[in-house]
Amino acid sequence: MRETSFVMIKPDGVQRGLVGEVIRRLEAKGLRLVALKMLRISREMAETHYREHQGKPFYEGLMDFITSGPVVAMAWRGPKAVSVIRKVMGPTDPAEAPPGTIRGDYGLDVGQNIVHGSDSPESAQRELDLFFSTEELVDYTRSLEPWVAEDFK
Ligand code: DAT
Ligand code: MG
Repeated sequence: MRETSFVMIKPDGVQRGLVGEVIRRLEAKGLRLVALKMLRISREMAETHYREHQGKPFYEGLMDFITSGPVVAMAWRGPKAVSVIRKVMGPTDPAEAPPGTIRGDYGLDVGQNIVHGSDSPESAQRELDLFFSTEELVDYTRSLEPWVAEDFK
């Protein structure tokens, strides 16, 4: 079933020059980029985005890190987009992430794992609403999509 997921290139991804590489991998996978913007997120926005981690030992460090520099926020659409993107990213800890995944190929520290991707369609909706207005999501069709899978439309 077609889904839209929220993806964010974190401050480390931006500082390390991996913006193009992350976009390249998602684009080449066949997903459709429907929104993109660069921003520096506020503490308030960081708290809302990562509210399920409040109180955990790494929470304050996560707040400091995610607000430390610009991020690139995106919406990607496609069949099973949420789980497909999690597979392209790899597991949370880059040291455990297999080669061939973004985190497995470019990361080593769990606190600096380059990219965020929603973990369920429900989180995706909540995160997309936090970062984008409805008008900022631009839908269109890539030329081969009508011939691939019915559920991409
Ligand atoms: P994911 O980003 O794979 O969804 P998560 O939601 O469990 O992972 O955690 C959110 C972020 O918090 C994660 O990308 C990096 C940071 N984090 C998670 N566990 C951590 C830990 N044990 N130490 C330091 N940072 C951690
Ligand atoms: Mg998460």
